Amino acid sequence: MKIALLSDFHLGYGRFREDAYKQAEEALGKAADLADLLLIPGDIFDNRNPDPEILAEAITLFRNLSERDWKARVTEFEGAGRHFTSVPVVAIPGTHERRAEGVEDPVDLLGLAGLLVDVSNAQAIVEKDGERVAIRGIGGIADDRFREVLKKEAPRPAPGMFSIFLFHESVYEFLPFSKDFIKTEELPDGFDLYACGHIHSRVESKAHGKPFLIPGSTVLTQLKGGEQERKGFYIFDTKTGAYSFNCIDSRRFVLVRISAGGRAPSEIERDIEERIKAEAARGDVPILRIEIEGRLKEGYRNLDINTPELVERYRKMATVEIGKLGMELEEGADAGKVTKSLPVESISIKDYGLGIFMEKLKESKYGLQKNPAELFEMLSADEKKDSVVGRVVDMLIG
Ligand SMILES: [Mn+2]
Repeated sequence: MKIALLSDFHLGYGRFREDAYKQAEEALGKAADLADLLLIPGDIFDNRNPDPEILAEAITLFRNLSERDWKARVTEFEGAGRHFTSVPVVAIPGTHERRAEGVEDPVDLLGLAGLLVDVSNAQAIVEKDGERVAIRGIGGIADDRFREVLKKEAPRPAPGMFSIFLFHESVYEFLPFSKDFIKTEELPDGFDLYACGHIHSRVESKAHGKPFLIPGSTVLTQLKGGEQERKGFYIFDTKTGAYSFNCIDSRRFVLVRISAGGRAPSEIERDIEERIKAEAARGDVPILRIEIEGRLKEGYRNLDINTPELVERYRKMATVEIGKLGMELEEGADAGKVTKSLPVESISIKDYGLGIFMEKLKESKYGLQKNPAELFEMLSADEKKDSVVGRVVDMLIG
């Protein structure tokens, strides 16, 4: 069987909403042309409460897939929830869709609508010409809870068939920032393929001697050096164990570094303009992040570089973001300090917030029964703050 692995579409991502939709559409379409089965390990949506317009985008994409003539079919399902389609599009919710336990998330909605099969804490079996493939999934949860859930769920490969473990977490080998992050050796043993979402640049590695793949996001989200590679998806062949990365026509992203070199702001502005013009010459409206480093000529401040004006002037030729981080900061030195202390290459702001929350709880010697990560989920629910706080207080002392 040919399996496509594609992830982190982030539909509704504010800054590049159109890119998110177009690139997900292209990835899904190409993947469906090449594969018998599509696997999506989370973050289909950028937000756990997407607007109806964003839900409509997702429904459109997945309905188009449902109408294709699939040779493979989901024939069995076991575990949490139910399945409402036999179309071989199998997914889990990611951390961006995560909501408090027992509450529907937007991927659940797509599952209920029969547009995909949600294998969060469940296993689906897909069959084609007598070949059977099992997909065991665990939806994205707070990193510090993943070991506990692995223990409780004890995911095991299905006997006698090619088995895939599908999940959405930070993995320590590729994000060595926290001891909470799972190591590949801690993943359940015995699967033939490990497929993960969450990390937005692609990873090809091994877990328990078997292929471990992360396809990365289909849309640019972080404007970091590592995201300059082309976006796309994997195709994995269960017969040969071979896999290949297939690029999509994602918007080009270029990180440009300019040294201030003791010059006046007007000279740096000229430099920036030249770089924008050079990159925009291909006419593909690239995304440029320009980082200015070093020190300005004496007597000038960072603010003297008129970046908003430059961004606006070239808006139609390129999407430009100009950062002055890394310069000797005269103004906003504290902001610089905070940003530099962020261990973020691929951690979401939410996960970073959760980290701070956990630190504070540790300091105050939190000793209650309720899991702190679950508490954080409840407190960060998109509802009126007094009803959220009321519910949390009820839960803690009620
Ligand atoms: Mn993501």
